[in-house]
Amino acid sequence: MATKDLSQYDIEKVPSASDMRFGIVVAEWNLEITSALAGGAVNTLKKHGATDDNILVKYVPGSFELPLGAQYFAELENVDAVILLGCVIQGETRHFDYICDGVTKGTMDLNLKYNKPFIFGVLTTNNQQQAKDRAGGKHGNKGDEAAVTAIKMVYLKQNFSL
Ligand code: DLZ
Repeated sequence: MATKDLSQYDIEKVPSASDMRFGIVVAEWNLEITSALAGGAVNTLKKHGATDDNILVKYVPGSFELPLGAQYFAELENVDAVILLGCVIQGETRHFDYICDGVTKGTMDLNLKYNKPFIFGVLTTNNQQQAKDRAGGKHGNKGDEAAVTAIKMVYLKQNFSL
């Protein structure tokens, strides 16, 4: 099966983000990859109208800490959505599974606890090359995809409130 290009989307279907405020939490593990994800997310938010003042970026040590970092955003900052960016690469032990389980469940729990979008922008790959391919490489950038998802979900909620 062909891998989706994570940076390809229908630009017409993305609402303006000019009145939206975003938090981005970035894991420091595999920083070369995660900083590329963050660059993609910030650029995409700005492309759709978000201002620098309304994009807040914070770092946590690893992907396991992403949900708590995102919760700090929910409790301490006025944001409409939080994007969680990390990269977990399979090693020789089961650590990969525990980190992936923790960050996945943690992210879903935040969505439902705070009733706002917490976007799962974590690469879970078998090796470094697969991660590079999805952080601005041949399969696009998961940060772009995460940003578009965040905008669409904030817009969805705003429309329910009308
Ligand atoms: C410990 C660890 C390992 C082995 N691998 C990764 C990884 O590939 N990606 C990642 O984001 N973090 C990794 N970590 C760190 C954990 O996420 C976490 O920071 C530590 O277990 C401390 O809680």
